[in-house]
Amino acid sequence: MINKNERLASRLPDVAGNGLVDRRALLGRGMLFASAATAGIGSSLAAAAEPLPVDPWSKEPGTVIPPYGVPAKYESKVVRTLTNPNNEARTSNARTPHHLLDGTITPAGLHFVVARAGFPDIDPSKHRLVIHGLVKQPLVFDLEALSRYPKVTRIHFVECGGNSAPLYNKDPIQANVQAIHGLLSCSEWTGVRLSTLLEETGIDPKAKWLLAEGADAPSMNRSIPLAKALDDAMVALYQNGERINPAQGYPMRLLVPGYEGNMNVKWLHRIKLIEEPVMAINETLQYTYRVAGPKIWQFFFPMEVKSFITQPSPGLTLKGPGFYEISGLAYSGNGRIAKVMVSADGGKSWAEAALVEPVLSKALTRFRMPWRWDGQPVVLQSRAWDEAGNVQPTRSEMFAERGEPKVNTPVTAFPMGHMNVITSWAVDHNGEIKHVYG
Ligand SMILES: Nc1nc2c(c(=O)[nH]1)N[C@H]1C(S)=C(S)[C@@H](COP(=O)(O)O)O[C@H]1N2
Ligand SMILES: [Mo]
Repeated sequence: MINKNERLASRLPDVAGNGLVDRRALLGRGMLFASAATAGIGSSLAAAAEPLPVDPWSKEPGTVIPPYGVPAKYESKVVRTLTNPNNEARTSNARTPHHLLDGTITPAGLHFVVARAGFPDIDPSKHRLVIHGLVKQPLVFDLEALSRYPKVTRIHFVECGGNSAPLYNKDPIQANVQAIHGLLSCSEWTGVRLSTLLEETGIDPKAKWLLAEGADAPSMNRSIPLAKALDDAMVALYQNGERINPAQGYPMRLLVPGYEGNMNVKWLHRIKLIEEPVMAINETLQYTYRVAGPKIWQFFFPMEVKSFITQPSPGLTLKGPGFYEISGLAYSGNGRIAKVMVSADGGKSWAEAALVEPVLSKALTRFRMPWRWDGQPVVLQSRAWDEAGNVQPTRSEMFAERGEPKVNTPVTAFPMGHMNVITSWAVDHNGEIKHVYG
């Protein structure tokens, strides 16, 4: 016996076998939504005993509005996970629950965090940003002074260079999208372009790099090419419309769009223009990557093109055959996403997903693909292309370049960063989803 969801889905044209539905069939909408009235995904009104009861919350006044709103109490599971199993004080590393979110902007409270020593409690009235070194006029800025410069507002992702490192494991680690890809988030950032501030200080022609340093106890620092600073770097003061969250760098952070997470120095308090990189720990011990043979990559900055499916994904069991939307995130540190292809048969056939507008440079792009699941085991995958012509690699393509992974757990993020292979989710007969290698 087929249910009404299957009846609906069977009227939708397949594009690629295995149930991927031509999105143009949905663009007209008639096909899915006209029929939804009689045989859609919702339940039939006639069959319900009491279709619209008057519930207790409709009979009494609601809660007084709090000064600062938080999500509904029923959403208490939508939280970051701390990757340090001992949850040690002053050490934090938290991942975004992408499988429980939709859209492209990460709420500030769910933005991933990598902080070497927790977040400092900075008094914004005392905090200063100093710009010195190979400049004509060293300057110091407080928050008030910075706020008077012309500001820009841009939507950008930040991704840790070690995000997705579990995919280096020889065997697929059974973990969800949050554990595998959760060191990635996207915000609307507002602040002052670094080039505006460097116009004020002037630049000595000998300057080729800058050292950016944070005010946290480890004084996290990193060398950044001056060219990037003059291109699209920003001293960010606001995140999603409000002052930057303490964990993201309150009251100011450096934003180097598309570059490795660690270069986006938080709690920014010093920028020094220099001739050569300083060889900080973050560019020697860490963020230097092993590739095949004797080669390493050092000073390799942009995060490459990547995509993964957030729904369905491990932990989100499918409730029987029928219509579903496959949805996920795609992004590139080299510009806009050009195309995302989705497969529901482990890569044998592919169909092009719809990209949700606006598709912005160095920002998360949401993709969507209608799908009819016939109840058989399938493997779901996504693959992204960026406008610079880069394509997300398969596992074999990546390991041909970087050498085969030799280890199982524990996987350390470093020096095995910049992992961007295709992610595969296997759906079994019961609709349960596992991480597999496609
Ligand atoms: N001052 C300072 N800046 C820092 C860090 C830090 O520990 N201290 N961590 C870096 C790393 S490794 C990453 S991936 C990003 C993470 O940014 P987020 O915590 O806002 O997501 O911040 C970077 N900036
Ligand atoms: Mo990072």
